[in-house]
Amino acid sequence: MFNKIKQLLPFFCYSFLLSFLFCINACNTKKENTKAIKNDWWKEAVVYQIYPRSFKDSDGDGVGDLKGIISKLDYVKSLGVDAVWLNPIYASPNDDNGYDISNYREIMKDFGTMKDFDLLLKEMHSRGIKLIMDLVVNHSSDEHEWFKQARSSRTNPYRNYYHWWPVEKGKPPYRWSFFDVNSDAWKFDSLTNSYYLHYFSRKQPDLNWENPKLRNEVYDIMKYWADKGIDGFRMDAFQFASKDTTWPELPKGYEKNVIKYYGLGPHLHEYIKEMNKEVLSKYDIMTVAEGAGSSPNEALDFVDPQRKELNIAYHFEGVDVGKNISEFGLEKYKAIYSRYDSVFAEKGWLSIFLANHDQPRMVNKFGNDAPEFREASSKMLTTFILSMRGTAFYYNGDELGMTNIKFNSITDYNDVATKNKYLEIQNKGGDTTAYIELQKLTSRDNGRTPFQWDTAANAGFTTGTPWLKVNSNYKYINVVTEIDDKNSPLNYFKQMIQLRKNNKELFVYGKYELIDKANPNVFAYSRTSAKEKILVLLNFNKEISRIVLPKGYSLGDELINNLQPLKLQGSDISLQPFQACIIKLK
Ligand code: TEU
Repeated sequence: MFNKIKQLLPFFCYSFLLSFLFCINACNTKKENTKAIKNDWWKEAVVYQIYPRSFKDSDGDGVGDLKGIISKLDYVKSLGVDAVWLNPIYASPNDDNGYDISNYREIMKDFGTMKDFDLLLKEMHSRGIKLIMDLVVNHSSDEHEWFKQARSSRTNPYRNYYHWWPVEKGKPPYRWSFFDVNSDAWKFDSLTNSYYLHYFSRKQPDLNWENPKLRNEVYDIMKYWADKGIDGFRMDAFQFASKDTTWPELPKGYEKNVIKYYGLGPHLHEYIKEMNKEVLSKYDIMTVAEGAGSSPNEALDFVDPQRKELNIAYHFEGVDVGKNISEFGLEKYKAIYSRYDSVFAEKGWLSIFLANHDQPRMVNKFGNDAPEFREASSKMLTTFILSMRGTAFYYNGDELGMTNIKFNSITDYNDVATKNKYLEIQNKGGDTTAYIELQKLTSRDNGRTPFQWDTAANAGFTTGTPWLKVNSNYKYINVVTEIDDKNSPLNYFKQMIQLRKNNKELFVYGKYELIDKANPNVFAYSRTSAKEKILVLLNFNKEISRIVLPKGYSLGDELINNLQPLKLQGSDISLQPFQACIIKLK
């Protein structure tokens, strides 16, 4: 008997070891399969951004309006998007196209009435589309009643809704301004012999968030819109809200890092927590944190669910690449996304976007608008936005592959940022010609030209004179032409949305891993869910580019490909200029 046991002992030990190893492996697999991040509609949504001024004009005054948007909701629905983010539609004298609000509870006359708004919301909801509104409360318009009161006397009850510096204290410590003609954020106001603060234009005085009364006004405004049934807020320039009101002198050249000196003021997180407690926690609405710090960890602090602040971090590092991506370098670009993804792997949530109303067109900045590359690069960028981990934000017109207008003359521009910087350069005797050349790549107006619906006059946007010139390429870049072309960027966008929607665990929540990080031309990554794995290949270059797949990769079915076929020899793949392909991995 004893001998028998002795004989069997190695066998027992062996099977014990095997079961032990099996157990460890099972635990690991289980760990990998258990998602740390919980499902939410706003994580899964594809958000379509509508710039109301340029989307559709219903009454021939040359300016887009709410009725125009309502008339195009079936188009919006046909895209397959889940939510719309609408740029500001509140009453405004339009110094910064609605980002200077004179009444937070009224609709801008150009855009229509509150009745139109209520109908818009109803029509969106009946189509299953959610509405995210812009909340612009770092500043108001100088034509807001609060500011009119505040500037009228030093003792007015509204005085403390804004930031003032009395002349008897001398000149205020220099503060840089985004849009001021002299880049000076303090504007002298003779009515009360004081300077007021404006980080943006002179007509956008900064609200004083250190004043609890002002904060309560903001919460009331938020409740007013939330009670109407909107589904979320995009928090405009919110990271500038809290300020160090001892106004210390700042080091020379600090304006090169505005977020560091202006953003994340001393009480910002405290105020956002308060806003969450007072408003957000009481409604089923989501929030998008515009800007969100200057690093992944700063961004995470705004949207870490345990901190009870905001929901989606919309950081700028992915668009702050200078003139274009070729100049910036793809390796550096890939590193940004990988860095953010790793910090957000277990908690918090990111947005993925390549353009908005503050940016030139994505095709110009990240792709190539030359006739031979425009469509392919547009589709490649669409593939990127819709195959990354994060909420996809997609800017109206990009689904058509719309391009920069590249105005030759300052008189064609409308944007306060472009116009005031031009004046500043001119006043200082600088090179305005070089500036205009630069604006062809960078001006915000490139992304604001009227939406291109069809081949009729003014691209079907208006029967009047458009507020900003229509891009002449509307003759072939427009909805009607693209609907009929099965290979158009528009139809590709719809396909990509369906692919993402049908595979949410993979495309929305799946683990992201960068492949071949040193490849200067190809952005390649895998996405892995509990059940599946895919490979995304994106050639950001106008030349044929190669990528050699890591060992062990075995390719399965192709899910989408903007330029058939995929040329491969073993694990060596060569991609056409701007080719994008998503393939299942076996
Ligand atoms: O932009 C906020 C912002 O931080 C700016 O730096 C933005 O990058 C800049 O406008 C680019 O020139 C928001 C809005 O998106 C923008 O349209 C407004 O002009 C701005 O706030 C002021 O409200």
